[in-house]
Amino acid sequence: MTYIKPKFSHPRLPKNPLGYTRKDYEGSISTLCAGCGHDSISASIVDACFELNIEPHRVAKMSGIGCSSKTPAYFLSNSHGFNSVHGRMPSVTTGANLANRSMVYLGVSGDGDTASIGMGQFIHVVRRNLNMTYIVMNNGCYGLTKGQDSATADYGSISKTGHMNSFEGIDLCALAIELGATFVAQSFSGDKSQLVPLIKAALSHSGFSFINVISPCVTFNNNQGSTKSYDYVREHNEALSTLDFVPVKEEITTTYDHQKVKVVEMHDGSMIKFHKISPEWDPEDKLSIITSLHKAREKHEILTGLLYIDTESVELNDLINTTNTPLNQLTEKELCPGNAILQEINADLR
Ligand SMILES: Cc1ncc(C[n+]2csc(CCOP(=O)(O)OP(=O)(O)O)c2C)c(N)n1
Ligand code: SF4
Ligand SMILES: [Mg+2]
Repeated sequence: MTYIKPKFSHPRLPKNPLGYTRKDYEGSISTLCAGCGHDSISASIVDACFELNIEPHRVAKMSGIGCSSKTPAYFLSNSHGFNSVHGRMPSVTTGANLANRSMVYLGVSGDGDTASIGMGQFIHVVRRNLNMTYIVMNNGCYGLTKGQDSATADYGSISKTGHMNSFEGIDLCALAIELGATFVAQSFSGDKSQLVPLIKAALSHSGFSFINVISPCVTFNNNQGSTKSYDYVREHNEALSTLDFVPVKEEITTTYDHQKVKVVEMHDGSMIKFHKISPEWDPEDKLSIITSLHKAREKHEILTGLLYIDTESVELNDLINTTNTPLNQLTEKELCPGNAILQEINADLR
């Protein structure tokens, strides 16, 4: 079997305003198991970047280790990429972002990569509000190493071997909100109509955007008794709202009923339109979403949609006032303050 994709494409494929087709945002042929939820998430990433008119060479794809962390090979083959060490994607992304803030940072990770070995790294990238989109492809198991329960596996869920998990699962969305994340969403790999606008909104948000995507592992965690299987998620999905993402340059032409739709304006002027299902739903109300997550957990429901957004978010580079020029483009003149100032600094340290 060959994993090389044919380069041929139909000359009349639709193009975005940059002149790229959707194919220009794809990657190589996936080697994941057929039906793996992670492949559906890759397809949603491709759609979101194509529709957002992102120049592929401006994207840095970052990942750790796991089936999920392999996916950057399967989308955006014309972008930069760094497949780091297990659980270390946040620190590598922080370094790259501080050295060059002009790129679009898109990190993908697994529930093992984030909630176990990478937990120490995850909590700090959240609290620092690093300007990146962080997607967890959450299947409740370590897919790559043959399906052991992960720290997000729910209490009582049954693995393929028939073993019951006796620990409470970590709710990554609740944790991210608690730690001060400024954009938190939850979705399902099988719901592209919800996931694509969420990824577009996340990529447009200034600050840390977190999306936890339930992504069934068809090989090790799609059995009866698993709470991350296709059947379970379809039966327990409670969509809070449906949403549209309207980029800054697109005029809003549709009329909408203010009783039913809430419009949230983002820092760059783009809009998220929420079609409310729950009349009390407010994505800017942090306290109520934490309560809703707890209530959903008691009812064994999975809340999906944009859970929380802080439109006043100040991302890390702005907070610590870094230079807009990538470090490798700074000249000696800008980097060296001159002998007199160096003498002053040295004198202060004596
Ligand atoms: C330092 C280190 N420890 C352990 C491993 C073995 N290992 C590889 S992937 C993985 C877990 C992957 O699980 P997850 O992040 O959920 O990804 P999935 O395969 O489920 O998508 C582990 C424990 C490793 N590669 N490196
Ligand atoms: S083992 Fe599971 S997570 Fe890994 S590729 Fe197969 S289905 Fe996907
Ligand atoms: Mg996993």
